[in-house]
Amino acid sequence: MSDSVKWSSVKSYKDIRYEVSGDGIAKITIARPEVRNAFRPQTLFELEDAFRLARDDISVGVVILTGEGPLAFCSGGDQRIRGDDGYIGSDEVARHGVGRLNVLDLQVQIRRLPKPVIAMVAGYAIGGGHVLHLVCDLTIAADNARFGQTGPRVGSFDGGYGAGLLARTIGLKRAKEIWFLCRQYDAQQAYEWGLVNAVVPLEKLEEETIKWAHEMLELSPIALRMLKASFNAADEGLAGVQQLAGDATMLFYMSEEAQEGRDAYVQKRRPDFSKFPRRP
Ligand code: S0N
Repeated sequence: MSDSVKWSSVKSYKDIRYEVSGDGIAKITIARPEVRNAFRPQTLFELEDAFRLARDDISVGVVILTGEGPLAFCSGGDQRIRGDDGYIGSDEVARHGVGRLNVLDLQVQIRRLPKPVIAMVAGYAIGGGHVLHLVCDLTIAADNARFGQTGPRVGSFDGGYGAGLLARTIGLKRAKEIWFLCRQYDAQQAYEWGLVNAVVPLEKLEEETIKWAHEMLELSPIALRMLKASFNAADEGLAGVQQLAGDATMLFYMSEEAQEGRDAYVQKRRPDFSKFPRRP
């Protein structure tokens, strides 16, 4: 497989682009470069829709999340439309004058998506944008990437994955430093801390990310799916067990043993499980 791609658009949106490579990769791009790819509720609804499309498309094996242009991956919530109780969108909830906190749903969706998600980061990954790269499975950073949280400066915080998963990823002291001081860190520092998987020259960013995607596309999709669920399970409590157990159910459905139970029910006879070993 070649490591350059001709992307085809699948569906048009206002704030994002959703494209596929034709050989197993979906690319989701936050396209609001005028605000360093900050997200508003509209952006998040569209991202949720695109991730659902990527999940349900059986020809897609790896998803890339990125931001438009070289200056930013994402700068978090759009502060210009932040109301007094959350972000104000154009949806039904906002029409009643009530804000929303919906980036958390997107974070969960990325973690539960049963395919590897790679954050492809050029420029700033800041605030809620930093948490978005964090919840992706892998991060490939351009050499101009800059990482940080701004919450205590702008009056917000993410005490869920933004704090807990960050501490799991780079250690508690460093995670507290990032949140308590609101400094920015360059790509090399992020790499040394284990916050990103690789740093490459900006002009090689997409080529390198696609190379990583192609390597994963050569591997077993179910093994990757089970590994992703396994890495996340302990942190997710019963929801993590549910996802792993759901995968076990999917695999069991594929077995003759489970199919005997289904067939017996449909044929109105007693199931005969006698030929299936009671495995040690
Ligand atoms: C990204 C930064 C560092 C880039 O600096 P640079 O390159 O100097 O550019 P600027 O001149 O600052 O920016 C260019 C234009 O873009 C606008 N802009 C940038 N970021 C935003 C933004 N986040 N919102 C709105 N506009 C933005 C600038 O204003 C400028 O516009 P013009 O040219 O018109 O002046 C720098 O821009 C920066 O620091 N940005 C702000 C980063 C930030 O504080 N983000 C918000 C952090 N908070 C969150 O993300 C909330 C997370 C969240 O959603 C959440 C968390 C937990 C629980 C629930 C929720 C939830 O609400 O769902």
